[in-house]
Amino acid sequence: MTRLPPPSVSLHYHPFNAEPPRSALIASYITPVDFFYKRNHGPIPVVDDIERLHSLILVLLPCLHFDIVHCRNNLSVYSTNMAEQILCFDSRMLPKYNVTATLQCAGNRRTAMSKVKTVKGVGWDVSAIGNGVWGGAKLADVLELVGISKLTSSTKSGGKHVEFVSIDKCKEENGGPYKASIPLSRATNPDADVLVAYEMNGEPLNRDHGYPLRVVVPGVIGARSVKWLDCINIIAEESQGFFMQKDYKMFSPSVNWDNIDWSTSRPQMDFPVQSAICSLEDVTAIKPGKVKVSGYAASGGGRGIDRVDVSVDGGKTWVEASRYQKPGVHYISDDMNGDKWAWVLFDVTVDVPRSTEIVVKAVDSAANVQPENVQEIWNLRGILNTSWHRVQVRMLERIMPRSLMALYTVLKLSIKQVPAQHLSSIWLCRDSEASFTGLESDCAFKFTCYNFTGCTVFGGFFEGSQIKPDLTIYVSNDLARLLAGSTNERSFFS
Ligand SMILES: Nc1nc2c(c(=O)[nH]1)N[C@H]1C(S)=C(S)[C@@H](COP(=O)(O)O)O[C@H]1N2
Ligand SMILES: [Mo]
Repeated sequence: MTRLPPPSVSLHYHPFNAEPPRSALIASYITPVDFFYKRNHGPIPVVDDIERLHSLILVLLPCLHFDIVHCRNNLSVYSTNMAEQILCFDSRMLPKYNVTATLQCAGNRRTAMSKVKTVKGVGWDVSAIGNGVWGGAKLADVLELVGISKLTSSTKSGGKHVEFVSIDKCKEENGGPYKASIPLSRATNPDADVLVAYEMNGEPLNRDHGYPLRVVVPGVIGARSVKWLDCINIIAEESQGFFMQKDYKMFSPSVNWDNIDWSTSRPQMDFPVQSAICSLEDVTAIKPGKVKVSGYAASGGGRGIDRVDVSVDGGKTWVEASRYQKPGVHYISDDMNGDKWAWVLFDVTVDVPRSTEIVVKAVDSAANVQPENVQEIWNLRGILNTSWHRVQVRMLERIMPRSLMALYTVLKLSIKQVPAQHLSSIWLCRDSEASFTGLESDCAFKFTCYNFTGCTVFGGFFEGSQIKPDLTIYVSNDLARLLAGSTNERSFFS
């Protein structure tokens, strides 16, 4: 008898990469830190030399007019021995901003892209995304401290990009630190809300998310929001780091590892319009009737979500889902009170009479829409899979009383606690991929067994009035063995 593990953050590879289960992801508008995806290219650094790391040094290229001494003087406010004070430096020295922004890894939904043709990279489901409240100073204010005024796209000496350098050690950088850059025009634009953040959801950043300081670039792929920030450089060209030049770039489906020329594509910044269903797994067994379809939609560049369409016939006809950021408050994309950098949650209740494909697509405020198929946006690194998100639902079948008794004859061998009279009905799904999700709420006993009469038996006992709702037993391998040895297969399926 195997008890399934409770929903938890799933680990991928070393270095530490994790994403929450779909249902946990959309349980709240603000993603709790524990359920926020973690994406790391090297080991998470242990920041013991707190003073060094907090001494955020802006290294201005010698070609610029600011000299290092001038720079250090201006920034001496960052250096202090006390961690507490350092974490508050912005609130004392620079205004503190709280920006609600969705961070999305460019590799979100990569696993689905890999199914078309293998791609390189961490295999993410749909949860390499999260919505946080980031607290910190605006990068535009920090840069102003060293004499770079707001809304500057080029300094006199030719600085056009702002590079963020971390302290972690990445094998892609030959053991050097992770780094990335954004255009100076974005960095110095106060409305772009780029933060040097020290807080996440009202708490100091934790180690996983970049303690003590990280950059947050709203509306842009997560790769540019550098964690464990060590220094900032003003440079003439984009950062030459691996993750800017040899990764996180979009290519056509025809580009492969033999003909790729990295220089032909620019480092990806804004992410395109995206949405995903999170209330259903890839294949979910459900009873015929109403199904709540919910999930998230988000677009890059500060574009809002104008519509979320859901189809229960694989994309032939569509219904519009309701959208919200604050629970119960209808979302309007250009609303001044809305969070312009944040995702929108959606839900709609649909009638599902038969096994089918449920699809979602979102439309952003520039009328951009997600591509229908993954094939046409396939790229060798497997980034930005924003194709319509599709899930399968498999109808459960109610089995006949005679079969029920036959099944019970076998089942009671392993589940002695269930008196026969409580088994008023049994539902089955003959699909080896189907998940339990649709059964969780009203199913007192459930089981899966594989390789039984060539198909998977997947079902649950419902409506046993005297069965306590929290009494849940999962049966898999043991029962499979019992059933496989049974001679009652025919009557079971009759
Ligand atoms: N220093 C550093 N910063 C980094 C990374 C990294 O590996 N090292 N990963 C980037 C990528 S690809 C993403 S998607 C986000 C993930 O942020 P999170 O782990 O806080 O969710 O951090 C970015 N910043
Ligand atoms: Mo990422």
